[in-house]
Amino acid sequence: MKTLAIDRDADALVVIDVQNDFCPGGALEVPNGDDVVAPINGLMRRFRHVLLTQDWHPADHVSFASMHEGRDPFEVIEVDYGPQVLWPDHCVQGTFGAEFHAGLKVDSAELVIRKGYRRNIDSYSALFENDRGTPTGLTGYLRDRGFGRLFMVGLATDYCVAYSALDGREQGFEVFVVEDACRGIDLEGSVDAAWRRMTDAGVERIDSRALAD
Ligand code: VGL
Ligand code: ZN
Repeated sequence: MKTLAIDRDADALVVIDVQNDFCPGGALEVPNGDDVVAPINGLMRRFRHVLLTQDWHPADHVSFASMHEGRDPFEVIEVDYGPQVLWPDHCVQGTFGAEFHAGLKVDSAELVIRKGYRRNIDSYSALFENDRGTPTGLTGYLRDRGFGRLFMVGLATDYCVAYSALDGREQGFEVFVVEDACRGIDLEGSVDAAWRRMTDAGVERIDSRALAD
């Protein structure tokens, strides 16, 4: 396996949405979602710069099926900015489901960026909300801090990880997605489709065993 040396100054580990609601027993559980905790903890010890994202919705968020009469979770509707998947209520601000998994060693993180807190816009990507025009501010933070390479891990591969990775490429960063530290929701082949889109965009698909200190 080709190895890749971690640059402790210029690399950032971006840990996406490792929250109770995306783990087994949670409202929007990702199959085996909690399997990411151990490998991510290992990576967080090896990277100097660790950033976390936290899905953080108001209780009446537009992405919740419960807000749309007669609609069920995982249906797709049209909203102001285009198609939107409807989800079970999840990651509601201040609830247990929105907290990071208790096993995740978050203390070394330099930044927690919350997203999806606007009632009328969902946000999968850590950089731009789903209207594609509203920035979260992370791009500016990454540029100001001088990070050139982003290593993305977490949940879910096919939604928040993929959208973040694609936006990272579009904003000119080198982006690596560490496959063994991600798990997907997989609606109708969405994990395969996400990997295709990511690799086409120049996102590097790697295994944590390929990372050298
Ligand atoms: C996510 C669906 C809705 C994710 C967040 O973290 O991938 N997916 N909200
Ligand atoms: Zn969400």
